[in-house]
Amino acid sequence: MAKKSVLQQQRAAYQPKLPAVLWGNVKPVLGKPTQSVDDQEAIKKLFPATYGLPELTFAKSDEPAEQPAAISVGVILSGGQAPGGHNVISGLFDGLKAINPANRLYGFLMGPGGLVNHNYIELTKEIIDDYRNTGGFDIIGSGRTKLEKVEQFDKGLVILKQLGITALVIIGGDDSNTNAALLADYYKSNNCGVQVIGCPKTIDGDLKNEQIETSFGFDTATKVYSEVIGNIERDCNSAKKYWHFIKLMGRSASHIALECALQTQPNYCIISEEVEAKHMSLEQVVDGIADVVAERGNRGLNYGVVLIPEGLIEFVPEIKSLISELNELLGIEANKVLLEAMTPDSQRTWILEHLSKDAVKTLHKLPEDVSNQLLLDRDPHGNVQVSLIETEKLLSHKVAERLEELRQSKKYTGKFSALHHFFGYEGRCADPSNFDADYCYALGYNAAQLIKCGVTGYMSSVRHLTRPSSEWQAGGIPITMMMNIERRNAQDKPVIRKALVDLEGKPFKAFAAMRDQWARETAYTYPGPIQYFGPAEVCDRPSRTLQYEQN
Ligand code: FBP
Repeated sequence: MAKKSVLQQQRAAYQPKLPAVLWGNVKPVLGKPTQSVDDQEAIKKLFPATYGLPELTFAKSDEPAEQPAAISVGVILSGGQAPGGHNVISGLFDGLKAINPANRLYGFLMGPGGLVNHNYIELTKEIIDDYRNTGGFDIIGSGRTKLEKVEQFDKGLVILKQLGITALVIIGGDDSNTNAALLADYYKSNNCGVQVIGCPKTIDGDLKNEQIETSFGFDTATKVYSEVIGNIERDCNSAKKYWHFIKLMGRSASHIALECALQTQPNYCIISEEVEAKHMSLEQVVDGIADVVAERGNRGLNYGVVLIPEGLIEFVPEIKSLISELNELLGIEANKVLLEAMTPDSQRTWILEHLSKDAVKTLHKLPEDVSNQLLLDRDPHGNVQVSLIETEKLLSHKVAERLEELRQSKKYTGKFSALHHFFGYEGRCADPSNFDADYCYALGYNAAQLIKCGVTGYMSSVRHLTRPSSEWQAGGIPITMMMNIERRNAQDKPVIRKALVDLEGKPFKAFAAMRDQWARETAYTYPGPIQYFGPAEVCDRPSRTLQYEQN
């Protein structure tokens, strides 16, 4: 490993706080059989071996712990990086060693592809110790290979058998955990002797529900973004001459933008879910911003900060229907093959010929680079690569046009000069906040206990997260419980339901109650950098979203 910074050296000594229930011997307490959130019959059919399992919570056991036979476990990091992944792995490692010091842990390299292609390393104490409490996924790397085909499951089984691995932990977002559930069911249905356990990861914060309170990484990433937004706000309030358009990562849902708004009180923040609910056109979104710029400008306040969620484009109704038409078209296997053989120009022409008139009209309203992004750039899950679309520039450009119209009609007398930023990748690998360091370590340690219980198709769950960590509850949630059927790539598929911002929820309502004041006044707050050393109210503070959600 490269030379360690002073902070890294100090941080390596941090001992993550574990829920008290996991300190000694535990026993599983099983709840009632569960159901999927929707489409119960369809999901039941697709998961014959794992559907309907009960929720599981751990309680302290007074029985003396018996040492089970040593086992080998595999771990995979899947999808985008999120702060705390290394702590899930170190918690898993420590949990396995506490159960039996002879237990072994293997890491599959560069995501699910490592399992399929048999690339792995054994994770020893020396390796684990080097990565405790650090950001990033570089201990074994991550990747976005979709693990969903029987051939992949079978190829993976070969290496699992070869290494004597009887349990696999998949650390990922909603898509990766959906695939973990498919894998669990396949291995159980075929008596393969391999348990599969998921862990909820994603900075986007959209893998949450009644059972999973938050995904890990959201806390740290939003604190990093809020720090820099706060810095920009202070610069903005000092120079008083720029409007800053800041796009924030979060593929679909606007949880990140909302959390950052609650932390920094900008002049404007778009919430995509509201845009969709109010059926707003792109022009209306632009008008909303321009009105605030004009109102401030007319009072001599020619500066401000606008937060834009990365996924906005997918929520503007006209663009949303364009995208779903494109998904249908590009999801058909024969079309994919046909397009692969074409040049980008012919691909574009072919696609335009096969879209409806309305869709083509919407496409023509967008700048060429944005329309090309929608047409041609997809990730392996078929998602539009929203992080590559420069919505912040698109919006500020259109706001400038609208302001000129207002000026012509004598409704605007100010000056408008825009700067653009995109905060995404810089937050995904930060050293985890105490919250994420503790939460992740607990998720991993808890996963070892789920393995010991012999269950499969469960997601590691740690709850009551706004209480002190000693009071957190630990257990497992059947992954099928979070599923419903959705249309993806021209097919109906079982997927974990994505949590979007709830417009009736407390975090949004708190924001909505204050935003007009933040637009008019300059009410910025400056959260400053994540603190790793110091009083608990500064260092262990959970996100505002969690605080509002749990009062
Ligand atoms: P996950 O859903 O895998 O956690 O990734 C989330 C994310 O960080 C999004 O916020 C962003 O749109 C996307 O990954 C970027 O993907 P990539 O890392 O492939 O550029």
